[in-house]
Amino acid sequence: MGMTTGRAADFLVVANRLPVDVEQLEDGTQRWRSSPGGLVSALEPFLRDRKGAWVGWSGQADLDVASFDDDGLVMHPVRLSAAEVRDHYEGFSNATLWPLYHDVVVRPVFERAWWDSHVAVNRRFADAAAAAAAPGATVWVQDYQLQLVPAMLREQRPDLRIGFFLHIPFPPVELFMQLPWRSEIVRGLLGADVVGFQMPGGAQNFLWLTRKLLGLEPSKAAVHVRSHPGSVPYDGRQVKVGAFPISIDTAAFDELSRQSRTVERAQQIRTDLGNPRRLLLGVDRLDYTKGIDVRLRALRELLVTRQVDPESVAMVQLATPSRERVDQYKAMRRSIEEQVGRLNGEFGRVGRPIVHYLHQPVDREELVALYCAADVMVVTPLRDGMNLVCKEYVATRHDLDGALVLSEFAGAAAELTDAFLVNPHDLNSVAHALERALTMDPTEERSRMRAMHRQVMTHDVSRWAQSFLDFLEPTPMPSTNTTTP
Ligand code: GDG
Repeated sequence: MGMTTGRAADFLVVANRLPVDVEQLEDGTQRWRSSPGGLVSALEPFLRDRKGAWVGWSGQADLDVASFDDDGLVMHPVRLSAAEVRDHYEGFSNATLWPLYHDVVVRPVFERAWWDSHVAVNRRFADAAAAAAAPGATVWVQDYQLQLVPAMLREQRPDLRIGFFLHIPFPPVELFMQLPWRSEIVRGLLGADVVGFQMPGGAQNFLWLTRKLLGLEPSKAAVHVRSHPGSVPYDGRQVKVGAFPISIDTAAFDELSRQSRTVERAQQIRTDLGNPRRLLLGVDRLDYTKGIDVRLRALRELLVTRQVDPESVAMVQLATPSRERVDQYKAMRRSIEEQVGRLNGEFGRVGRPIVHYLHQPVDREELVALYCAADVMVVTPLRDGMNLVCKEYVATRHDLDGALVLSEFAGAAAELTDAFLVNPHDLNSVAHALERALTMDPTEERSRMRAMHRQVMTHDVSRWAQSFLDFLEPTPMPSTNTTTP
């Protein structure tokens, strides 16, 4: 990684976090370590084919670093002070917008000082993008922390093509209307040429709000997935509003799951767990939207009623630490850990707990080995923009065995219709689906998994990126010469 770089970018990604993590070394200096994620790998081809750059925060407060070149990709770190991490990031982003956009699963906090900090930070991201982008460049802004950036950027740089994608759900109109700064957010997003959502419903809600809040005249036709975006005339432009369900690097997960090292590790995991007849798995950031408590309650019910024999099942719940300084996350962690303790206390025996709970990140190889080891993947969010975990599980099932229990409130439910779809608010529905998934006959299992596997393998994350960029950067129609010589 070299220090850089005056070079202006043709293709710029603007996201809350950089795709690299900073590591503090013992001698007090820092080093950058790339943190491969779905978004980077999806955008990699676009970033590397052109002069690509990324604007984002390092993840650490008060850290000043100059732009640098990471193997051909230019990183532009944006500095956040400790107060901004508290007010813009933990506050407005994660205690106001996050719960509001996830159906008010917990009560959003509306705090004026947080908003001021949010505006200031969005402006800093917009300034950094404006400084880094070449004339006429494409800039793709990501997610709910940066909804004001499109308009702030357009103000300074009307020459740019600006895209915006929201990774989390866009809420029902009635809930969005609670937000004291609702018009500002809608105007912020309308600075983009293309505003993308995971689901047609989110796009439709947004179009409706442009009429309700700003008196605009959006298109009325239904928005379809990856095609037929809606549009709204604004400020002398046509803003396109579409639905682009995100996915994963399916080939990478498939390959990893076929490696003998992974197969052996998966076998070892089952042995370490005492070779349960059926293994359940949950993988989530420890977040109150993910419904970890729901699946634990449903499992307990099945054990209490003896519909499931405690000798025959085990469950691994990987709950990766997340947003640990936000109060609601602390409370939720306590309650989940209490539930796990209770379940094991009641139904485990020495050396054989029912739920194996991990509150620590694992590496990609271990994650895939867990997917390979599991018979039933349990994904029960109360609301989720998409949910990649269920797609990752399916991508590792080339043998076409395994079952998926999936909340109908995850975006992925629209695509994975052969899962056992459940209403996570209805404990009977979850318990019943778990029971069916645990006892399903192999023929039904294969036929359901075959359909889901085909869906995931043919819709990967590069298709997602390409379908969005097709609208942001339409290839010019071949010019037909209409004038007669
Ligand atoms: C947001 C939206 C939308 C988790 N623990 C470990 C680990 N993970 C990885 C998973 C998966 C990712 O984290 C989680 O993605 P999700 O989609 O499930 O959920 P969010 O973090 O809430 O993501 C969501 C997504 O954005 C994309 O648009 O789908 O709806 O909420 O990839 O594998 N990875 C490793 N170790 C872990 O311990 N290596």
